[in-house]
Amino acid sequence: MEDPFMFEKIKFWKKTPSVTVDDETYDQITKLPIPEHIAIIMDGNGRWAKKRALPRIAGHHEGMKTVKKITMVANKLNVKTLTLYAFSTENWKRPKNEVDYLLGLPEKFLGTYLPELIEENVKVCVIGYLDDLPQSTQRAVRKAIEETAQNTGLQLIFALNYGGRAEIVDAVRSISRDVKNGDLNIQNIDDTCIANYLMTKSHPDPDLLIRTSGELRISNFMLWQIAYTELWFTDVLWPDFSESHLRAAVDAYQKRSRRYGALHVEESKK
Ligand code: V07
Repeated sequence: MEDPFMFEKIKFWKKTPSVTVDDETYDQITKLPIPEHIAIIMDGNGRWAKKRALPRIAGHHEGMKTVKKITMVANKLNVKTLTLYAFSTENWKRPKNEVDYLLGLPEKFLGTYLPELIEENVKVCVIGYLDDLPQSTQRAVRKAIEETAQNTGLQLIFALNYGGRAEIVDAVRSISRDVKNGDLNIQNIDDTCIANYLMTKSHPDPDLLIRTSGELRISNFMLWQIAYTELWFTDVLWPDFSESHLRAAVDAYQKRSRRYGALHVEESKK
């Protein structure tokens, strides 16, 4: 049967104002939020050196310079928190000369760049088992934390001698101890409670996790914290990672959160 009002309806439908804008304009209109917390697994330093027939430590040194560059870019982009996986609890298994060199890097980095970080209002923080590191490393790191404690710009968190499982094991032990002592009721153990027993208790969860150098694994990094994090992988080696790569990752994040957005507001807030 023919609908007598069909043409009226079509006329009405055609008159309905429709605004179509290209992607770029849409981005400008909505001013998409950039990820507040970006975490990075800085992989590929050894491979970078090997490609140039250099010793692995040359790659680590170059990677250290990239840390400085990307910190400044993140600060400029108004990222609130940047977490960098600098040394994992598994890294102790590497050859002694490499471990020694790696653990000298915080001191080297801060000796060169701390004044500039202070200038840029960056706040340095650390997660991980600092007490197991060489005294001179601890001293340099603690001094940087102290001297930047009042800064209000980018929070730069170094994961140093950090492991996600060890962090969870420690949290379970502390929770058990508090339950046993009567300081914690089993009924009160929930997501929020557990998060408060982790090394990241005063930091938000990452919105975006980047891993360089082509490996598609998490490798024991922030296991609890990345439950809702967007993941972005690139083949680029960490010493070659630049502002354009960080922007590409942020772009991908924004496109995904826009697609995801309206339907899952609650979920994407987490
Ligand atoms: C390290 C350079 C980046 C690539 C990954 C491995 C080598 C900066 C630091 C650092 C750590 C703490 C701190 C200030 C700087 C660092 C290690 C390795 C162990 F307070 N880069 N970097 N620490 N690499």
